[in-house]
Amino acid sequence: MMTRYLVVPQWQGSPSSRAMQLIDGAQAIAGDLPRSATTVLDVPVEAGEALGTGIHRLTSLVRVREQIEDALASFTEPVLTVGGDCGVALGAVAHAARRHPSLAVVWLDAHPDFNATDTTPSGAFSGMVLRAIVGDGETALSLAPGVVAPDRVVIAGARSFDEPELAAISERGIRTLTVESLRDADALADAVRETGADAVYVHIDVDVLDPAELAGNAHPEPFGLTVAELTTALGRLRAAVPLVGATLTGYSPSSLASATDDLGAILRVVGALA
Ligand SMILES: [Mn+2]
Repeated sequence: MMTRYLVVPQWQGSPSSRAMQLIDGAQAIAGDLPRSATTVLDVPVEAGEALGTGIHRLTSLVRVREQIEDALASFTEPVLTVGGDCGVALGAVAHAARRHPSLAVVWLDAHPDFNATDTTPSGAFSGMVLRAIVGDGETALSLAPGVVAPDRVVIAGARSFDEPELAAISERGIRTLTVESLRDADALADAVRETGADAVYVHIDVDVLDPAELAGNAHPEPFGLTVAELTTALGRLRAAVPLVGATLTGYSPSSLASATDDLGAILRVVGALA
């Protein structure tokens, strides 16, 4: 049960020319969460330096990860971390995995975010974060190998893979569920049960939804989930395995008016987690 919200307006992990709109998106969501249960992090304003690592804006990303882990350390209850870009999941998953060593991670995203520093087309960390979570490649941001083993990861709803991502995912035998298979409401819960995990962390990039469901999405990919399909699958999952943490990321409204239009959909997704 999510009873706490941590809002992280990080944009430095995004490849998008609309990256700064992630700040607007985080603020729009924060405005609709219960104020007494919500903490908004003051993320660095500067872009940061790659320091030759192949990860753009690395220094700011390292700093925000520390801020996230410090903030989460003070909570004992499950927290919904709201982005910002997908990179905010790194510190939040690290925190959840420390408390629940047999954690499964569900990655609901139109993209698997499984590039490495030598395969990334953009240098943006948001396209590498799941790879860093499984501890692959020794980057300054990777978790230690085994903290989240690949056989406890479920990639769900992804429909835009780079070739090297596909190869790396299949080499590691990571479970993947297509949008079509997620329409069976029990498919997600079944896939997580098969991992043998006793707790689950759920990461949601709003681009897992069909673009018709939500306008504020910098990376629209057609043929996504409806809000109803997503919330139904989450309900079945929560009934099967305890949900111990979550992220909601990628919300990027182009204007205040579109943010108002989208908030109903956003709040239904938050409600399915909280
Ligand atoms: Mn995505």
